[in-house]
Amino acid sequence: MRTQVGIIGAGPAGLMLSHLLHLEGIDSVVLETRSRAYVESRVRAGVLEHDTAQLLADTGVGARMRREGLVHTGLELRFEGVSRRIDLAALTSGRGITVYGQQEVVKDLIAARLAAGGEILFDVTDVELAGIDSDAPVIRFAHEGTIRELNCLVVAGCDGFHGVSRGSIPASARRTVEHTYPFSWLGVLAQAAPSAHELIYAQHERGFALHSMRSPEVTRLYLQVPNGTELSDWPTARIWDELHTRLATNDGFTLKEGPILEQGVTPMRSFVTEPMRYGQLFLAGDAAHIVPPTGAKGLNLAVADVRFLAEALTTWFRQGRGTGLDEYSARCLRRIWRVQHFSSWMTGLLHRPTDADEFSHRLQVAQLEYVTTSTAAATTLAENYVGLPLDWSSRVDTPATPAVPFA
Ligand code: RFL
Ligand code: PHB
Repeated sequence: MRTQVGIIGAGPAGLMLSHLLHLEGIDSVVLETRSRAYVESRVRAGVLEHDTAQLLADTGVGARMRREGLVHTGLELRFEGVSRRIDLAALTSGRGITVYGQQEVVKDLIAARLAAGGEILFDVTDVELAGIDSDAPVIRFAHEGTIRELNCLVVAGCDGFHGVSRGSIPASARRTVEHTYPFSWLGVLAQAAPSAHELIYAQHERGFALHSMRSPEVTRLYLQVPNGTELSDWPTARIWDELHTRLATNDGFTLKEGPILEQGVTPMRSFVTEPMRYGQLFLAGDAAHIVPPTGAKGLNLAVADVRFLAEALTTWFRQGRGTGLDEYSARCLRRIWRVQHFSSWMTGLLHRPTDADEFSHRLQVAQLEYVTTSTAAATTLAENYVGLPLDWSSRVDTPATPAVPFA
């Protein structure tokens, strides 16, 4: 088999890359270890940044998202029994988020690729990379009982945190920076109407809780739990009790309950591998970096990476100029570190630290008071949450002229 770009992984990064390349007339083949049914039903992210949603719409894969996705122009921060709204749209010149499940994005991208004659091989095994430091890389894999080879000019490693791509770069040619948090998230999907119109991020002395949603009939909820938590320790009644307690307000917020459809525990991690290129292998998405989910950024960062990569590959294939590919890693990493900071800051703002004392509690509340009352502080949260523009780091804001000149 032969193609221009061999893509490993049919998550949001790999599928979006294949779609963007197709729109530029560049061929790719996507290899995926899981089945189509599995990737289309894996419950993960739910929040699309303004520009991620816009990209789906602009490239012809946003029709269902525009119909079924929920556009939010604000979010709630809840602490000390009160709820304060951050008006995302007012603080960011009208930008917002779209709540639309990651598996729905994946379904829409798979459908678009297959309708356009794109090749996605599901259920592959034994994926191995060879010759990535040459101009003729090869991906070896097994499919339907046969060992096969995919010859390509470029390999895109979009195979998530547990994939093979990152480990194919010699250890001497990469470095990782990581941080593990002393807590995890217990996530549940419930057949219950959302209890509020917007997302609620709650700081509570018993730990963080999040109220999110997937549709007018389905709620997505998360609880901060200790690392090593087993689902068996959390019978349904305990989950609801804890959610009621942590999301309670002084004016009597009511959380609607319903049958739990799915549940899981996710560890919290910050992780970056640098650089994101080795020879003709380019890493994108979770294969290169992980952020804690408090900022709702992982999928959006994966999409930003492949936008940069698709643009650089287009210039390379069309004009033979490789400067975009040479700059790919540095360009991605500027955004990744901004998002790492935001995700870690949101995590610290809202979670109960394991060594929590009165002082750390008071600092958290002081910070929440500030973020929900100062326009400057709220704008920082809002512009990061809805997503900074793709070129944000190359723009230098002109300082505003003081209304009254200094004497
Ligand atoms: P994925 O989605 O992990 O896809 C990688 C794909 O590669 C396949 N694979 C292989 N294929 C071929 N050969 C191999 N050797 C392979 N090894 C693995 C895998 O089966 C898979 O299909 O990575 P990608 O595309 O980079 O996308 C990243 C996102 O999935 C991830 O960052 C987000 O889910 C993170 N995330 C959130 N991101 C947001 O932007 N907004 C959110 O609201 C949000 N909430 C979340 C989240 C992640 C969560 N969990 C469960 C980790 C909430 C949670 C609870
Ligand atoms: C979700 O709906 O799954 C979700 C929302 C916001 C987050 C993380 C996950 O910060």
